Amino acid sequence: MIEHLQPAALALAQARHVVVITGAGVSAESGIRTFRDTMEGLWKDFDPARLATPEAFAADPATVTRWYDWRRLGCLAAEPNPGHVALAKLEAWLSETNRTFTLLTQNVDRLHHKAGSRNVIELHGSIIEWRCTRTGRKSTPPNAPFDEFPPRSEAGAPLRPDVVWFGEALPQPALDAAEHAMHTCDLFMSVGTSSVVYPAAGFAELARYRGAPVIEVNPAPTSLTRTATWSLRGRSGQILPHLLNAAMA
Ligand code: BV8
Repeated sequence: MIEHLQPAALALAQARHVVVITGAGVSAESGIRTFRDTMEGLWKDFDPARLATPEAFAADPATVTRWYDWRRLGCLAAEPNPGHVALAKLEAWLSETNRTFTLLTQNVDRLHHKAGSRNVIELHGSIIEWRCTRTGRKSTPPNAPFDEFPPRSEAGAPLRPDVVWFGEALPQPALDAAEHAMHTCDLFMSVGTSSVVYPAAGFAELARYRGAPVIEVNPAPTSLTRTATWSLRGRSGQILPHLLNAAMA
């Protein structure tokens, strides 16, 4: 029995403009390590927060791009889990009933797209696309390991993943779209995120400020738990299908 499932499902059934933010936890059941899981194997001695920075790339582009290539291939091989699928079904159900759904994701793995979600705002970019550090031109590398590190663009300059590193600004179009969705949001859901990275973590606070109920889905308490309207404790792959079924019942 999932505590608070019924009131959360009722709020979801009555909402007209739902905004969901996801973090690395929603992809954990697809086998993709979360940001704050301890790293294993090849990368066990590296700290993601240090590698995911422009400074690390400038200092050691080979190591940084080797790490991102390893993660990119893992994301390409991963499959959406029931949590991703439930969010895609929620979007379809809301649009069939003339309501809106906006999915903000901090994830760079494109698993929401693979699961069929359509209105996805990638706040932190995508690891599947890379861009030339000289021209800014984006490309989607083939599903095979790069043969040199750093990989080079057609212009001969190093390629970097099209993600947002710590200390870098989020893409303005993504921020604008997220802020637009928040204006009408009457139900906010935070799934699989430790809610420590800003400005992404600020959207839940904005929802609360606007008086929208906030549902959290996470196996562990986070900094959001204290202020969330309902905190559904558990894995998103297990909770989201139940929440959706209860809301649609
Ligand atoms: C910005 C892409 C300003 C790359 C990521 C000092 C210097 C510089 C900046 C700062 C600073 N102090 C603070 C900042 C701001 C900084 C920040 O917030 N830092 C934090 C650490 C304090 N933010 C930034 O730098 C942002 N930019 O501020 O720019 C600016 C403005 C104008 C002009 C110039 C600059 C940029 C932040 C984006 C960084 N990029 N990712 C990559 O992927 O490699 S962030 C990275 O963390 C991932 O995107 C990840 O998604 C994100 C957040 O982490 P979570 O998703 O929450 O993942 P985490 O592992 O933490 O938690 C997983 C959760 O899942 C847990 O709660 C767990 O319980 C749960 N879980 C586990 N299993 C499951 C589950 N939940 C459900 N089901 C399960 N089965």
